[in-house]
Formats: sequence, structure tokens, C-alpha cells
Amino acid sequence: MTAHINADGDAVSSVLAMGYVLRELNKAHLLILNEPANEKYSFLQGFPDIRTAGSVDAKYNNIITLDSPGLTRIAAVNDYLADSRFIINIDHHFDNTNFGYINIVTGASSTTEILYDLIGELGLTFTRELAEMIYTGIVFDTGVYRFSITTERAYTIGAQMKRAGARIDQVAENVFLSKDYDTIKLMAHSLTALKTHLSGRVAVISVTKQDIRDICSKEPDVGDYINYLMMLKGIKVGIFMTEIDDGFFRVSLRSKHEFDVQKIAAAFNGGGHKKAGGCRLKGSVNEITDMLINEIRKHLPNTA
Ligand SMILES: [Mn+2]
Repeated sequence: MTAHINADGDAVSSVLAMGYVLRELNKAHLLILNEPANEKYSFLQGFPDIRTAGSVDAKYNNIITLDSPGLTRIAAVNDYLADSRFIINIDHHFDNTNFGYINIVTGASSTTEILYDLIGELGLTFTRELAEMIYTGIVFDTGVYRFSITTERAYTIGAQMKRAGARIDQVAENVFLSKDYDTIKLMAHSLTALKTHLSGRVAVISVTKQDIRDICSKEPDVGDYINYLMMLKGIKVGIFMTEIDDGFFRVSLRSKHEFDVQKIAAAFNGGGHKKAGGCRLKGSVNEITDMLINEIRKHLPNTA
């Protein structure tokens, strides 16, 4: 089982939930991600079982990909797929390329919402542990039932997971409300340097390797800085870039209202969906900002 690069709350939860299911069915299996999963998900059962690409020395025939719209999104995990691969592709991204032998791709608000149905069909019991995995995927991808992608079923399933014993306060605390000192300090630094473009409709924040060296004693968790940026009144597009290698940035794009950031990400060989996307770009913060603004300008009419 694997999920997309930089696994988020839905990706980690769906890998763990699928692992739980295979354990219940007495099927040998391996959970593997491109890089170590974020420690904030360590409250979920089975978290220590997740392996990282590079720590495995075998090829696998039977693969379940979760929350991954395409095979490029599993990155280095591709190295462990045997030529005679049989892939089951379980996902909810609308741009999923149906690359599997079996494709279970729906318009659910999270991948764990799809797993809820599979688990029901298998007749397995939702224990507290399993319920917390399903619930975590849902609340992560719906922003705790705030995003417009939230389905009615997401509420229904959430209620059932609560009934099954999911500690909803623990999930919120671990996933959204626990940040270490370095992460808060770096976020403050990043937000202080906020810049707006195109009449305040586009806003940019960044984190460079130098910022991290100056402020942090260990690796910060920058995953939701962009959520604070998106609170800016009048914003249509939010850009957050993190330097992951010298002069090489991971760019996260978010939109409000009807703007489609997937088009912007695609122009730079990235991916995502209408409201959230990403790509990787080379250059300085200013150079990358210029490139992105020039592209966004084409899609945002009547701009100074
Ligand atoms: Mn997802």
C-alpha cells in the first residue's frame, strides 16, 4: 500500500486503514511512503509500521495506491513496483488517470470515505482505532467540514465514526492544533513578509532554507501556513513556497471563489485540483513569484 508524496492526513489515514483491513483479513502487506510520515499522525494505530522508500529491498506485484491521482505522485515508491504489477487504484481526485487494473475512483470528499464503503462491504467492525483513521481522512480533506467539497455522506460517516468511538477532540488536537515552538516562530516570520499582487487578489509567503537555519533547531512543519494566508480578505489565489533544495522550491497554490489553480500548477508541470494544487520550481523567491504572477494574470481578468 502506498499514497502520494508528502502524504497528508487523508493519505496517511487511508494507508493505515487499508493496512488495518489487510491485517484483519490475514493478508501479508507492507505500508510504504516516499518519505517519513508526519509525526502528528502517530496517534493513529499502526503508524510505526509505515516504511519509507529506500528502506525496502524488494519488488511488489500487488499494489494498492491510495489518494494518488497518478503514478508519478508516488515518486520513489515506483522503484518497488514489479514489471508484472497489478494495481488497485483507490482515490477521489477528479484528475485521476485510472492507471490501475482496478480503479475505485469516486467523487468522495476523501479517500477514507471510499474505504468506509469497502470496509462495510467486507463486513468488518469499525473499532475506535479504525474509526479514527476514517474520521481523520475526512476532517483533513474537508478542513473539518468547511470546504465546499464536503459531501453529505462525510457528515453521516463522521457521525458513525464518532459513535464507533473515534476521539474527535484528539483527532483535531493532533492534526490541527499542536505546533512546536519553531513551527510557530517560523510561521510568524513568514507571514510578516507577506506580499500581495494584482490588486490584493494574490498573496505570497515563503520559507527559505536560510529562514529555517536562522529560526529553527529542528525541521518545522510548514504544512498549514497557507491556511493562515487564505484568511486575507479579498484573496483569490494564495501561494506558499518552501525551499526544499538550494534554489529549488515546492510551491503550494490555493484558491478562493471560482479561480482554478490546477491550471496554474499544470502550466509548471504540477498537479492538484481546482482549489488546491502544487508544483516545483527553480529560482529565487522573487523569480518564482514573477513566473507565477505572469501565469495567474492570464486567468484573472481586468488586472492592473
Ligand atoms: Mn485526499
